[in-house]
Amino acid sequence: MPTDMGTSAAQCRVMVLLVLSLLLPASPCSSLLLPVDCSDIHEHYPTRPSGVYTIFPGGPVSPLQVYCDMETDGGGWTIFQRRIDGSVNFYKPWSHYKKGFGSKNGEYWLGLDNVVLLTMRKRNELRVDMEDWDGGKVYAQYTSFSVDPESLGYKLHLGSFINGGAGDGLAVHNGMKFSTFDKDQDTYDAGNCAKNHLGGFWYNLCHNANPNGVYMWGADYTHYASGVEWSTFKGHDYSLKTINMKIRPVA
Ligand SMILES: [Ca+2]
Repeated sequence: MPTDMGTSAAQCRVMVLLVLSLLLPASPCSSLLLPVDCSDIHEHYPTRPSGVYTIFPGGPVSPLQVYCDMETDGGGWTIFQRRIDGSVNFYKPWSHYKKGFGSKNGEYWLGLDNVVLLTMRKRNELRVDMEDWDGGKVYAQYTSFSVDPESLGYKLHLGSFINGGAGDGLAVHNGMKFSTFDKDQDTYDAGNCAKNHLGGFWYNLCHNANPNGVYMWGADYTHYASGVEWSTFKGHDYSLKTINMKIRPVA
């Protein structure tokens, strides 16, 4: 059984290395053994497919599962927001957006604290891919992306916009703090954007993008601007079929 023996020997070596890296978190090898993000995995294993992987943005004792996009524009993307079928309710309170929710194989929000960790360690770019109900696929990209810690309201910072057909839906959200229905940090003094548009996001007055809104099947005018929207692509009353937000380190 040479194959089985080879596999178990390799697994054993990985185990030993993992234990060593846990004992020696400051070791220069630890960053290779414990990937901080999907780009680390992609760099060392370039043929691995897209899927759920474990990363360690918070250090060796804080494993985090995430879906890695290993295909789009060269791969190596860490997805922190993903809508594909409406299976997860995104109308959640602050504590849930802070820690994350959903299923890594399906729809999820990775958690603002995790996004902060990921963007603190490296300079990242942001790409938002989306699809309408007629098969149209577009994206929006930003040359840099970071989120301040909770003490600063999880304020959003974006670099230059690159248009992949979606238009700049995040322009009005740049520099905004994060808001949920139970924590209003938007710039709409007369109301609560998260309540009005049934999501959690970096609302301004209120949005040109509502990726965490209610999953609806295309054009729907029932509740104004509350779907999974990117208004510079399909307007304020069209809920997208899919959308995901992902980051990747830049040189
Ligand atoms: Ca408000």
